[in-house]
Amino acid sequence: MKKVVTMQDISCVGKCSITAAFPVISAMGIETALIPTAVLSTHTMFQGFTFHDLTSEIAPIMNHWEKEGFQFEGIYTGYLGSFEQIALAEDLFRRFGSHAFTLVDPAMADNGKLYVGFDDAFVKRMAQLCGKADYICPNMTEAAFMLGKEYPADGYDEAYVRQTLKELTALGVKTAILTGISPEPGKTGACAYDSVHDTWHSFYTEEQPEHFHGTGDLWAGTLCGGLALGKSLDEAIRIACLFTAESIRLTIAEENHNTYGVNFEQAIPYLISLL
Ligand code: PXL
Repeated sequence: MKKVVTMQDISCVGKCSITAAFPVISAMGIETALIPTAVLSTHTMFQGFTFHDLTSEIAPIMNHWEKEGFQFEGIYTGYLGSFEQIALAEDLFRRFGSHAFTLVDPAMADNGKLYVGFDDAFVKRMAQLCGKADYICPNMTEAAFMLGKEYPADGYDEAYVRQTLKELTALGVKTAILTGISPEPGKTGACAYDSVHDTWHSFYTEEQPEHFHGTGDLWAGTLCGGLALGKSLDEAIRIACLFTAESIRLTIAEENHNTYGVNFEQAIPYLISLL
């Protein structure tokens, strides 16, 4: 059985981070080990969320795993809350990454804005972590912040996407993937540049009329699962885009639907049909 480890927070309500990645990767038939970085009552888009830091648990968890000789096909980091947690993610790569692909989702911003609690210094440090990964999957906001570029609020085309991907791989990462992008009106999807093989990979679905939190985490978890199953990059991107789009479609179809996360749960049979 394939095994991956994911390091991110537990937002108890919010359908993001571990509560999205864990069920999805497990449903893909992959054993999913967890390094929880913090417990929050909700994700940080809610007012008044509680926060309990778990940083001090992380090194002891890794020490125990090393004694047990655990190995993984993939290591996937999502939302990280501090410089110390980024250093621990690097440690995770060093200690468990020799036979594993590494995927960093630099979850820290969207729609031209950083999430609550992050600043430019954190963005720079996250860009260093990205430089050490095999794959990264920022959205356009995260990419712009990491590259010190203006967020293209008025839109962008395929040439801009390709230029940005090349600049991202200059951070040191082998394959950069931009997610949630719309270089053409009416389409949303992802585009990747594999700098080792000098190849481009993209997939788009119809753009949906609403946007939701947590879709980036869902997308990244699905990509991680696809890669762990040995799918090609093209196939892993296609599955992640289709599953995310279907989860959004199901959410919108529900009357009085959530806005804080998407209905990925009822799209899981569809995800399995794509494998
Ligand atoms: O979905 C990204 C994410 C993950 N974890 C926490 C968040 C967010 C986005 O706001 O607040 C705690």
